[in-house]
Amino acid sequence: MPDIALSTFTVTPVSPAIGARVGGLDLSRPLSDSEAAALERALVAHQVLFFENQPLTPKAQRDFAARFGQLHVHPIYPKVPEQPEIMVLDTGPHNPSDNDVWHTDVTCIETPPAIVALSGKLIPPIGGDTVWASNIAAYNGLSEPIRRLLEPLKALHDFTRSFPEWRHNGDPETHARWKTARDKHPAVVHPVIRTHPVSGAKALFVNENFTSRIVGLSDRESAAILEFLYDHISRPEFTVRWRWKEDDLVLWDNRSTQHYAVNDYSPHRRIMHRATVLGDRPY
Ligand SMILES: O=C(O)CCC(=O)C(=O)O
Ligand SMILES: [Fe+2]
Repeated sequence: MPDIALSTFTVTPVSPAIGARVGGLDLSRPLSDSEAAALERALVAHQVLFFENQPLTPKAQRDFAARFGQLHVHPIYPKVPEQPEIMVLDTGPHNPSDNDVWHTDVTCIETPPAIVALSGKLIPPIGGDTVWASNIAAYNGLSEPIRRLLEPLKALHDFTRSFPEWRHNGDPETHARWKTARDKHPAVVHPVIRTHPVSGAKALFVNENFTSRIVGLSDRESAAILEFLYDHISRPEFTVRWRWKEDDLVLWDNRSTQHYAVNDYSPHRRIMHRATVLGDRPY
């Protein structure tokens, strides 16, 4: 039977490796089951979906994201007071961004997020783009002998690498919140190559922000391999870059991508709202 939901929105790729623009959907109204399923298929296929003109209240963004699974409440970043599942990234000269590093979100937990929905609330007149990279394209871009070398390896992902104490000890309350979060987040081990639970595609699963070392290698071996992989993952061929407008919403598959928030908009301010859907344990 044809999927009638497919006719209700359009999906237009914006780069060969990753990213597609979605048109014809109003995300402020509840999605039908078939629309949600079709969107999830488009997301797995394109890894990042760009929606334009989607002015969502925090509750509407929460409800939209919750169609895809259980939401994560971030232990450190500020949230919308009445909607704790919506994290607020309010950056500028008053609060410099710490997302100008390649990363996959929250890989320091056993079940890192599967899907993230980010909404642009206040966008600088120029700058503040976000770049995503496909970890599947990056894996496919490796030679067969290197894939075989990486296949059995596992890596440590460490909360304190992304959230170092020095950045979170400015006042007693911030420091106490950091200590509680650190105690709840011992380092976790994930495979260096993961298999996407829906598509079965293989993807690199290390990132500069959380991955501290490859297990079982010497310090120098681990550092050299990670440095090569971080450099490889960010090659322009594997990436897509988005110039935000207010009320754009970007949905990304956090199981197969990483991203980098370009920090080039000083002295302007930039505000984003994020909803984060938990995923499965990587294998
Ligand atoms: O602000 C951005 O463009 C991305 C920030 C980020 O890393 C995130 O929301 O996970
Ligand atoms: Fe992020």
